[in-house]
Amino acid sequence: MVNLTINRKPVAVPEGTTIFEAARQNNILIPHFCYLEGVHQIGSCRICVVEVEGAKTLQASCMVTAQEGMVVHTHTEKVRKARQILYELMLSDHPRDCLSCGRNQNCEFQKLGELLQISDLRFEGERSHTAVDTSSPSIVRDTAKCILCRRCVTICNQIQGVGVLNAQKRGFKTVIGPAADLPLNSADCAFCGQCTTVCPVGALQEKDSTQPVWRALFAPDKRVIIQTAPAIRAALGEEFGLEPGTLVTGKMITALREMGFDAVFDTNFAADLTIIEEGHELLARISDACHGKPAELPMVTSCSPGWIKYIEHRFPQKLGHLSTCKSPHMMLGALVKSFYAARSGVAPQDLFVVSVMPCTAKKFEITRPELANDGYPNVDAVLTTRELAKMIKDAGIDFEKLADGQFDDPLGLSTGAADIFATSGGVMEAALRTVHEVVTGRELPFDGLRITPLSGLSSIKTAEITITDPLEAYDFLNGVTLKVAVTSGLSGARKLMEQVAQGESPYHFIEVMGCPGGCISGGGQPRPTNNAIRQKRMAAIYQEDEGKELRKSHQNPFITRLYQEYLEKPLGHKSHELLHTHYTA
Ligand code: HC1
Ligand code: SF4
Repeated sequence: MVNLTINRKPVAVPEGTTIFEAARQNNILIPHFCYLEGVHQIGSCRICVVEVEGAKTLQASCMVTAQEGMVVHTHTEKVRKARQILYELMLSDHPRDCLSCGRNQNCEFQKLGELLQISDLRFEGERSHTAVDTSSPSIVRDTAKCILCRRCVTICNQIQGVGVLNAQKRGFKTVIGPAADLPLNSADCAFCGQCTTVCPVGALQEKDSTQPVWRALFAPDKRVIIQTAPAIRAALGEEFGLEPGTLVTGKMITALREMGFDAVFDTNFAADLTIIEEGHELLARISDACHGKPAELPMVTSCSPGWIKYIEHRFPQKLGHLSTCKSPHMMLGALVKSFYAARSGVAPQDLFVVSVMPCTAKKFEITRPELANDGYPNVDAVLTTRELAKMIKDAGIDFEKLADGQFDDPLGLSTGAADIFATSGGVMEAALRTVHEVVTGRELPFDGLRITPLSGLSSIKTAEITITDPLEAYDFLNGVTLKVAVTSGLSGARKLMEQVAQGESPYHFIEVMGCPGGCISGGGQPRPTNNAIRQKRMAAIYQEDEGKELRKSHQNPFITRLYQEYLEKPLGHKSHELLHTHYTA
């Protein structure tokens, strides 16, 4: 341990801790912009400067390691003046259109101005060249609002390993964006939106979908259906001041009804359906391999559209490894515009399907031509968790006071296996709960159905299950050890795919989610998202699973009925038409 003094308070921290973190661990808050928990710091904003006794200049506290005997002061007159000048210089090159900015009252730059008691605009000068990039269906980039903190650069490069955002040009002309001034849509951006979760201002935001949804809600000839992703229920409450990890499933449903949606369905229903389709696809591929037929193994999950975009850019020759299953919300959209349309007597063109997703890449996914049926997109609009919260507030709904509602039948019932889709490792665990039982007739041989090595925030997690005494139809699997891997965040995906590309992957099945920790920390989730918050959302999701009477997708009685009455059988003709697709480079 290292002993030092911060603001006259003696503190002890582990060796290697920065002054910034030492202060934070001891409840002393130092303002900052460029700092991002758990990644290499760049010290670019200098807002976190402090005085260290004996040092000639102010020190960026996120860059300096605490030393034995150090004496630090975080809020002296000199420090406050330095922060104020830095802030005022940033403000001099900022559009200051706060009232019409999507981050109004939720902007770290605005908050710091208040904290530093900035009341004057002392510096007025030349403004840097600016541009608004609306080329992406998911992300809007407004360089006028950018304060050059480079958090987006850190997350895009160090966490996601995509590297689309970087500092271009020099000095006053510095701009954060893709090389050669490319619009995001033409760069290799995965549209994951992780940059929008860390941007302290309105420079990187999701593309607005609230207006088309309001228009649909107000249109007399539209029946507007909404579905909510597994991860929303564990995070939406944060937008209303509730503790991270507060489950708000029932309140969310009631709010959606009060807003005027004609039916509220659960993406989780289609997550259960995905498990049935994807589980059978996995077994078919393994069967082919065991019988000497060509089979693209490992099979890799296909529900995360940021991941799909990444593999298309980086490993286009390996697209055959993707499961052909559409993502659950697209499956549900396809069912709404076919099965539900027929049952309710509404023409598909009169239905408007909205998905509430924790994900910005889903806004892109719904535009993909491979994911339409009969000329209609499966889903018409995607709202992020943040956008839904804005709409609920706009509708004058007092969220905290709402009573709990219930999803509509028949596309609203789900099992615990569907809930855990929201967190990294959940799809794999849900798939194995069903696959093992289909193959052996017995439950997974793990305590409480949990495959704990597959959960948590590690970048790559693995597990093995040896199949013993399978049912007769699966004799070929007797003694086979199923090897699986799970990753979340695109840099882990790259490592696993490099093994696949080199023909060295030992796995049968890989789960990839584009965002670190899975959908609970998707690019459209409430800000901030850090590891402590991820853990709380994750715990809430497992709590939802454990509270369900049915925890295996194949137990969902509405799924059984859907096959009996409409789809016929997993991987059947109708399923292929509505629920599966092929991505081609
Ligand atoms: Fe996800 Fe999925 S789990 S992709 O992470 O497969 O976004 O929550 O809705 O579609 O079900 C996201 C979450 C979500 C899909 C499902
Ligand atoms: Fe990088 Fe994702 Fe942002 Fe694209 S959306 S710039 S890939 S962090």
